Amino acid sequence: MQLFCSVNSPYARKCRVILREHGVSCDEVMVNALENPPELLAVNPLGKVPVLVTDAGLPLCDSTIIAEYLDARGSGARLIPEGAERLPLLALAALADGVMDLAVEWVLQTRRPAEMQWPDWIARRREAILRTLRVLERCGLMADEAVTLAHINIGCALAYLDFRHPTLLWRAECPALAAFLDAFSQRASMQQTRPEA
Ligand SMILES: N[C@@H](CCC(=O)N[C@@H](CS)C(=O)NCC(=O)O)C(=O)O
Repeated sequence: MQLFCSVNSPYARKCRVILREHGVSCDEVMVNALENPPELLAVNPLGKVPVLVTDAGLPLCDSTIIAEYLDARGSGARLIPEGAERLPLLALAALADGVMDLAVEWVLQTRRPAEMQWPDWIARRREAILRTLRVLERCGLMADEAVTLAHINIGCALAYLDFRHPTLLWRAECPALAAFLDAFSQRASMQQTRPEA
């Protein structure tokens, strides 16, 4: 099994955290997706990370599909429950994925030449992130309860905001989320997958 990933992608981090939480061994192949490496394009025509190539050779090109696959294979407690809890959990996890989408789009915008950046577009992303964090703030997520995909996604999304968008100052508005992230970041799976400046 191979995971094509990059150190600073929050989506790849989700998968790398899940591998560690579940104790699944996997070859992590670091690539820069923006350079279109042929080995990545050979398994994912979208040219994005993460991609998990199963032992049977099937490429899985989306972090949530990868999470489903690893959760079914892993030896640890299930991260995605069955039954009535499943849909609300996936809905929460999807909100955190959406925060990642907005935060990554914001980064890409700031990498354009100054005269090609669109301040209103950045502001819209910034507002949507804060609006979503206010919703997540009320979810009562605790770092010392059983870990689920929602905990992992929210932890990776918040850590990415701290890493890429320190000017967002989300912590003052969302103290419960800040406390969650500080405690959740102590897990070995998070420590071993920290982004690099
Ligand atoms: N929905 C996808 C998003 C993957 C994604 O956007 N990955 C970014 C890295 S953070 C990427 O590879 N971007 C390269 C590009 O846009 O060309 C997932 O959850 O895996």
